[in-house]
Amino acid sequence: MTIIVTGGAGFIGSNFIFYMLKNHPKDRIVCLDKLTYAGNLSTLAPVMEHPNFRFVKADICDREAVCRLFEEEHPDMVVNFAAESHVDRSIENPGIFLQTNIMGTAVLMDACRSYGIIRYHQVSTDEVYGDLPLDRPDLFFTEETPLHTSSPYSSSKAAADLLVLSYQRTYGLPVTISRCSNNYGPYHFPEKLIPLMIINCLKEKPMPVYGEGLNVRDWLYVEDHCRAIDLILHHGREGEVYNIGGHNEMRNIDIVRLICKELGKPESLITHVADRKGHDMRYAINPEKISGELGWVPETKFADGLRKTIHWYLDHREWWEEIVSGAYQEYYETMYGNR
Ligand code: NAD
Ligand code: TDX
Repeated sequence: MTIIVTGGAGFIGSNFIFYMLKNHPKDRIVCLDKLTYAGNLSTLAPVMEHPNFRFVKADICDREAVCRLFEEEHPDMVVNFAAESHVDRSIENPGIFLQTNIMGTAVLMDACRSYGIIRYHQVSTDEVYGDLPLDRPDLFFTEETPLHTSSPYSSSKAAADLLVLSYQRTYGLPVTISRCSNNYGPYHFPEKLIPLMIINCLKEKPMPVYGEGLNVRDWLYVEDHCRAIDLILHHGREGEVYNIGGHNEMRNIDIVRLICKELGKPESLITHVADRKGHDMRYAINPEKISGELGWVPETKFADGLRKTIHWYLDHREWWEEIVSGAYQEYYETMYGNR
C-alpha cells in the first residue's frame, strides 16, 4: 500500500508518519508538504533515510505538482493533514486559510478522482461545530451537531468538510472525515497554547493567558489521534464522519498552572492578556461512534501525556530553539507585543 500523507512535516502529520512506519512496516509513506512556517524538515530527519519513506516539497494547491506525484506513486490512499492550522493567524489573515484549506482539498480530491483511490481521508477538527456554553456540561459534539463556525480557520475547515462529502455523493469518491479535539505532544509548533506556555515558563517569560483563561478544550495525546485515523482508514465506513476525543476537558488556566508546577516555576509568570476575538468557550467531543464501531479508546491519561510532553520539550531544546530564534520572534512581537 502507498499512502500520501500531506502536511507531514507539521505536528500531527509527522507523528502520524512515525506511527504508520512503525505499525505498518510494509506500507510506503510519501509525505507531500509545502514547508510553510509550520513545517519543519528537521522533524522528519529520523525517517528521511527510511526505505519506505519519501519526502516531496510541494503545495497541495499546485495541481500540476499533485498530479505529477500521483503519476509517479499511484497512491492507494491519501490522508490530508496539510492546512493552515492556527486560529489567531486566521483572524489576522484569512485569505491563505481559504486557499490552502479549501482549494487545496479540492485539488487533492480531483487528483484522487482522476487517478483512482481506495480512500481519501480528511483530517478535520471539532472546531467546525462552534462552541458549547460553560454552564451546560451535559452537552457534547456528536457527528450530527450542526456546523456553526466562529473563526476564519474553522469556517475554512467546515467548507472543506462539506466539499469532501459532496465529492462522495456526486462522484462516489471513497472518503472519510475525522473531527478531533485539541491535540498535544511532541513536535507541537510553539505558537499553540501548551508548547508556548512550556517554552515561556522555561525561559521565565510572561505566560499570556487570553482573558480569564476559563475557556475549556478537550485535550488528546497526539498518538491517540494517529491510532484513531489508522483505524478509520482501514475499518471506517466510506462517506462517514468520526469524532475523536477522550473526555478530557480542561480550562486553559488550569493547564498553565500545571505547567508552572511541573517546571517548578512561580504562577506569578501567568499574565492575563486581551481575549481572542470570537473566542470559543468550550469544546467537548462525544466519541461513542468511533469507540462503538471501531473500538477506539484513548490510551494516554492527561497527567502522563502532559508530563511526557513537558519532558520532550526539555530534551529537545534544539528543535524549538531553532524555531523561536527565527521568524517566529516577529510573529510573537506582532501578536503579543501590545496585547
Ligand atoms: P501544523 O500547522 O503543525 O502543520 C501543518 C503542515 O501543513 C505543515 O507541515 C505545513 O508546512 C503544511 N502545509 C501548510 N500549507 C500547505 C500547503 N498549501 N501544501 C502542502 N503543505 C502545507 O498543523 P497540525 O496541528 O499538525 O494540524 C494538522 C491537521 O489537523 C490540520 O488539518 C488541522 O486542521 C487538523 N487538526 C489539528 C488539531 C490540533 O490540535 N493541532 C486538532 C484537530 C484537527
Ligand atoms: O497564547 C495563548 N494563550 C491562550 O490563552 C494561546 C496561543 C492560546 N490561548 C488559549 C486559546 C484557546 O482557548 O488556549 C486555548 C488553545 O489555543 P490554541 O492552542 O491556539 O488552540 P485552539 O484555538 O483551541 O485550536 C487548536 O485545536 C483545534 C488547533 O490549533 C486547531 O488547529 C485545531 O483544529
